[in-house]
Amino acid sequence: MRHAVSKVSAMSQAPANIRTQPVTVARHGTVAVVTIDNPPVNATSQAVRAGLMQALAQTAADHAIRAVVLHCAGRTFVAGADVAEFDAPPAAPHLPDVIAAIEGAAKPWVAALHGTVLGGGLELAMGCHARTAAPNTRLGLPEVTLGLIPGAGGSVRLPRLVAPHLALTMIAGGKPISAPDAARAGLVDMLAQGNLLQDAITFAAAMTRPNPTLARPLAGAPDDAFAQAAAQFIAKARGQISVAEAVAAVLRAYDTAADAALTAERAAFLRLKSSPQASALRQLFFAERATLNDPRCKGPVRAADMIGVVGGGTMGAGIAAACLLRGLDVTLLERDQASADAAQTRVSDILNGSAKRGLIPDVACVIARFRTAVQYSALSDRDLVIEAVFEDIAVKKDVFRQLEAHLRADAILATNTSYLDVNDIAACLANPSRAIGLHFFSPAHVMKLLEIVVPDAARDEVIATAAALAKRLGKIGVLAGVCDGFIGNRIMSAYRREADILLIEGASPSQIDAAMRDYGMAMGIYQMQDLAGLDIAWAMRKRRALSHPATAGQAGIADTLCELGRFGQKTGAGWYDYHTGQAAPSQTVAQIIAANQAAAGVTPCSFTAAQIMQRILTAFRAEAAAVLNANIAKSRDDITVVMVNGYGFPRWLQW
Ligand code: 3H9
Repeated sequence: MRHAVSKVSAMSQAPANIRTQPVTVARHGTVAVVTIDNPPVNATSQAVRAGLMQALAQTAADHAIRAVVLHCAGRTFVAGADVAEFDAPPAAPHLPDVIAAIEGAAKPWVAALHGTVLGGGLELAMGCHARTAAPNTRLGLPEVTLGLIPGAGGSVRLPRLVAPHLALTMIAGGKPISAPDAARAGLVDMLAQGNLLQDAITFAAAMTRPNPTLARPLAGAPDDAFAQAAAQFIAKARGQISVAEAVAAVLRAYDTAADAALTAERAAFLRLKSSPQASALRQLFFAERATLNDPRCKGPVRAADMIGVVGGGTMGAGIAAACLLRGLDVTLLERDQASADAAQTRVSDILNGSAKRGLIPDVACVIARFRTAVQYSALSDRDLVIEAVFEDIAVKKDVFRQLEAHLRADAILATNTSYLDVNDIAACLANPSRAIGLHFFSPAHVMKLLEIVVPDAARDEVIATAAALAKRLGKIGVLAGVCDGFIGNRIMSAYRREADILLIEGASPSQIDAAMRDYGMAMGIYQMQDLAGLDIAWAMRKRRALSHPATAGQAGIADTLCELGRFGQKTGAGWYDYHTGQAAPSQTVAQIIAANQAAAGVTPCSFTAAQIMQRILTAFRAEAAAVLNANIAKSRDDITVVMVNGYGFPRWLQW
């Protein structure tokens, strides 16, 4: 059945030095199979586009061919345009032209989809005349997350295949959908039952003529709910311009002729591509994937399937759940049975929540890999143990000593401290080279960031194992040096101090928070403290005042709030009042600030949001520079990754 495979030559389309091998054509009876093979994710680089044009010409010219299947080698169908090409001017043939040529082909083209069919990949699939998919395929138009909109007809073709609300959600929200959902919605014509390629060939052989998507009528008209959803997308975008552009592009599909809508889409795509926001998002895309490109992470890795967690509070339970959700075996140690039972409940609650959201099919299977214990000896078979106990160096050292006494000599000991000196904690061990910091962010089973804090004595194998664990947990691991607060908390503390100075000078907590949110931060700094609880930082300040009197902070107002029991949302009062459940500016806080101003002899003045942000960003940048100079972070990109993924800094802005 299988005929000779020919490498497509695109010499007439492309300069001689361009690689053209990523596209091949093979004949299966009357059906040609065009295969894209461009690892890692079959992005539509120039060579792929040129190869597709040549494949089109070749399949059109071969009279024995009646239909064409487009599929991809490797782990996925095309996952998008090649983002690495976006900093240069677009090179011909352009993707919209390739897709138009496929759509206009005289023979039916059927896309055979697997893996992640994203962006330009889905646009290519929609340019085909039908789509078959493996059941576990995911399909989406995530351009908005790169500061873009679809640039090869996605916003014009999708509304001809699926209902308006779904078209809007996929284009303005950027989240992919599953193949079964896509099949129900009309985006996929057939789910493969067995072998995807064979099923697609059978499907294509039965097609009698092309069925161009652009020739189809719109699959519905926007209603009031659509308008409301569109407004919500724009409101939630916090200033990211591509979202409003995406909404506008979808609307154009319904009120403009297809040709004009395609032209307008392409113009908006090209305009956005050269915008500072898209450039920032692109840089972040690659930065998030490069954090562990470090020689220390490349060496041999120890097995770390058997995890221990010490402490079953919010953080410990979250860490245990994060490990369990990724297939690891976890033993959690608590000080007594009542605490162990409480930890068991916390972990079960998290796992049940994950099951409700469809993240795990079977809680019982996952929970079977979890047990609690009250004796250190229960951890003796663990490969890696993470302590998540009280943020007190004496307590942490005691845990480490106990672990060293009970664990195998080759087991790794990790501390989840967020501020404390990891060198000092490691030094309490007879073998400090086995210690590392793993700073998870709360909730640990949700937050993507993991600061890997590297003490001076850590062996490369320990660092590489921590990096491998980060990947296994689906986290973005970032290497950090040892200092007070590592990368993120150190920079955040610096701009929080600046915010506190602004308070004394006359800005209110709600003004500062609003300025930060309007800038694009996920939350204001006072709102964030109320959410996290002021008591934890207060306890830390008190301990630090005892151990390091000279470096103790002067968080006067926050201390006063804590002395009044205003610990934040959980006590109904913090920087704000929560009488109604909603945050409201507090008279009590205003009076405390006024008293501090009087004591400091300051006459309060007013600030604009721009002035507030300028002060906060100046403090941010100064501390980031210090973090880089001290080698606490490897690169500016790593700092961006930490601040975006751990502290709500807007992904689309450069600092
Ligand atoms: C677009 O399509 C515009 C069009 O509308 C119009 C055009 C005219 N380009 O994430 P991973 C690399 S915009 C280049 O670690 P995973 C990535 O850098 C695009 N490179 O794997 C990494 O390289 P390395 C719309 C890409 O399994 C390697 O592949 N599409 C691209 O966790 C593995 O990536 C998107 O936004 C790319 N498009 O996740 C999809 N994609 O190994 C973006 C990946 O050297 N991509 N690479 O570090 C993704 O969401 C994920 O990479 C994916 C795989 C889900 C595909």
